Amino acid sequence: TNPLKRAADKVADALKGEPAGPENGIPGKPGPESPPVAEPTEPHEPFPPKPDQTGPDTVSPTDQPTGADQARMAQSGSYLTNAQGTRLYDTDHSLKAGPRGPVLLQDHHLREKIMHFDHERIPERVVHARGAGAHGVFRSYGTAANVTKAAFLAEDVETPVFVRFSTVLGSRGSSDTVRDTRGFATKFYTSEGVFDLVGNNIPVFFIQDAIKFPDVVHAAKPHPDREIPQAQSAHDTFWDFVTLHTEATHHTLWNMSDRGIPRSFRTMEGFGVHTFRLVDAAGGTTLVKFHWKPKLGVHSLVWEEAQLVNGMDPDFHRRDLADAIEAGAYPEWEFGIQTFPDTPDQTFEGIDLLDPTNIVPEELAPVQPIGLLTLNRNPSNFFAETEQVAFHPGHLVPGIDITDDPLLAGRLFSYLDTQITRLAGPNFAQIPINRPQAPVNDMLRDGFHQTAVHRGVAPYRPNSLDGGCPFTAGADTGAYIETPVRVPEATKVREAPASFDDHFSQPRRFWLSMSPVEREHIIGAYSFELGKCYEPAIRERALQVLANIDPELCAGVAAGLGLPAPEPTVPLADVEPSPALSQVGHTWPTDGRIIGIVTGPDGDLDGVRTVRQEVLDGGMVPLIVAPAGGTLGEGADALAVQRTYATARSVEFDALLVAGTPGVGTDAFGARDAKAGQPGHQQATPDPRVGLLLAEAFRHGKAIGAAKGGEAALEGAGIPLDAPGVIAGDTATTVLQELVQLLGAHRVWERFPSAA
Ligand code: HDE
Repeated sequence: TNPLKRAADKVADALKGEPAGPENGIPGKPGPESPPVAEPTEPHEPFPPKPDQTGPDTVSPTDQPTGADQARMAQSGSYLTNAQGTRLYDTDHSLKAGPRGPVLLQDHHLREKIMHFDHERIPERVVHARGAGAHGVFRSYGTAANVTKAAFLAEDVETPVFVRFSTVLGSRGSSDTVRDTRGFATKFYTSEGVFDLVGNNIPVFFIQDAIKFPDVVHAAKPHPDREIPQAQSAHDTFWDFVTLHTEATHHTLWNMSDRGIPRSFRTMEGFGVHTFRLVDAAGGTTLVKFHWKPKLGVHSLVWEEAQLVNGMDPDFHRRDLADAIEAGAYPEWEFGIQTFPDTPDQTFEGIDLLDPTNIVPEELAPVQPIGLLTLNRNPSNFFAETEQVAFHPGHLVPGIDITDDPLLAGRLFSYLDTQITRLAGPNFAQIPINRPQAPVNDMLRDGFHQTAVHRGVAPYRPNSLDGGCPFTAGADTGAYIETPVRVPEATKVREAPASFDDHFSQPRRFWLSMSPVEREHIIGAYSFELGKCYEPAIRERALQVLANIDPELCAGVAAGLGLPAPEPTVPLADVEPSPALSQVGHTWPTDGRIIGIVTGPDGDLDGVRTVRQEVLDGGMVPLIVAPAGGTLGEGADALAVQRTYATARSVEFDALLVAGTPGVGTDAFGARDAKAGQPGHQQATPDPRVGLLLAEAFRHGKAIGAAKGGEAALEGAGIPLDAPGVIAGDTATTVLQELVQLLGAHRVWERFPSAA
């Protein structure tokens, strides 16, 4: 057939169907009741007054926009169009001079499609490139109302929020469970403008002055020659920097502790790091440190799990957050403050509050709960929301002010500046996710990506042409007024105060606060990371730093490296431990924890059915693991299999329960058994993958149970039935009850060698 005719038929086909128009829900030509278009009018003198200097629309995705707003923010209409709204009949073939002929330059659709694709990527964040976000709500208890006038902290006020969690070092496509600090950045869309709390899951920082930030990041990022390693601190340049800058010792120790490998974003604490200044209605001030306390408790992976997950599921944390929200298990954190009198020296119990390498132990200044954060909605578009969100520690609201922490000062410059490259211009506050939900009338005009159609002729003050608008506010009308704090009389210097020189007493407090198993993990982490350094001088210098924290720590790592342990070069600080720093010894809710139920066609299917329901009723997640996919059992009672021996890996489960004899899927050499999974089929050798699953879970300190013959599988995996945290019982139900008790402590800590 004639190609011209084929093309013409295609056009005719595409144009068939319902006529467009609002009456049938398809935007197109105006419907019959549309108002007549007004005739243009003559310009008139004088100009009409224009008091309404409306800024960009105050619509961010947290508003759940509908109707016209929704249409403006996303795609509308059901026909494929080009960017100008013209309908298309084919998007799979370029326009050519005949089917085998050259492509024609006049093909606007081709050029537009490729042009847009060519520019789909924007620069990733220079740090914190990989992250995941969620929408939520913050409800204030009102308990901070005596120290701050911030409207969103008054009693029972609900404020929409967007939170982005991140790793620091890795690229956008790197893995979630690397050893690193995690970002915990919260945007509060308050009635008085946006407040951003741009915090981390570690309460201290590597450096005391922002001018060193490029240095620490250059040292921590991959080596500039070969660009390796990705998302790791286990390399020479990182350890070179942190051992030469001993102010980094405290943060590095937190990174080497279990805090560096969180189990989930949902089980991380968050910290504002710097000391902030709160201002009450009468102008009184209080110094504070901000805290986020996860309702599920602080919980981490063990290092082998973290490494396995990087291969098994690099999106482990991102998936966990999204799945929990989708399942209605909304993650929650209590917001809290530690308060300190705003004295001229800005210290508390001898701790310099302007030094961001210091914490104030909770035993000295308890964390007072002031509100509850609930994350309850996943983003609908990763790029539009999670990638384009722009946080800034300088986004403050009346009642919250900064202090003179020199690290914070540099951040106040950096976060605005970085958006110019990342979001390509000064108008990023107009991107939906960044829009305040308070009226904006800012006199900022024009620039790349300007999407507001500003009205009025006088974006300057004072003016008479726009009726004097916009007006400035005062203290009684909600203006942000910087606290009039006294600045000490001083001489300009490039120096740090002498109080910033103590780099070891705070790390020593952290070390002394750890339980034996946490210390064992820290020694393992240093031994791993320093073992990856090639330069002997760096390893030796690192040991010297550790000797100045604690001899036991230093000796443990020295043994791991095969080097002698040096003597300390400073007197060991005489500090009290802070029990609040340890993750061990508490019990937590078990909501959302994942129980793997290992079984097979010959397993205890009645028991599995009951226990599965009991897990669900307890607010946890049951996953049935069997030799093959599909279902177990017959008819309406059949049980769906969620994981097979091939797809299950121990890292996914918080506890395992073997119900009956698990089926066998392979022979001793790992080859598939043709009859595997068939009822009644027995094989002498247990499936090695079940053995691996159980052995790993055992090694990682997870609770393990067995009922109705499941004991044999445990024994086959070399797990003693009398080991701590191993439960054998008559029915799956009784075993589950004991497993849940164990889960409250997160892990069976006694199983780690240090507990022996
Ligand atoms: Fe950041 N940091 N930072 N940082 N930071 C950025 O801003 C910077 C620091 C933190 O999810 C960048 O928009 C300097 C401390 C988080 O979008 C950049 C200094 C803390 C995020 C930047 C610090 C943080 C960032 C990169 C030293 C914890 C991710 C992209 C003075 C209190 C926010 C961007 C998100 C991101 C600069 C130190 C937390 C370059 C100069 C301390 C959670 O502006």
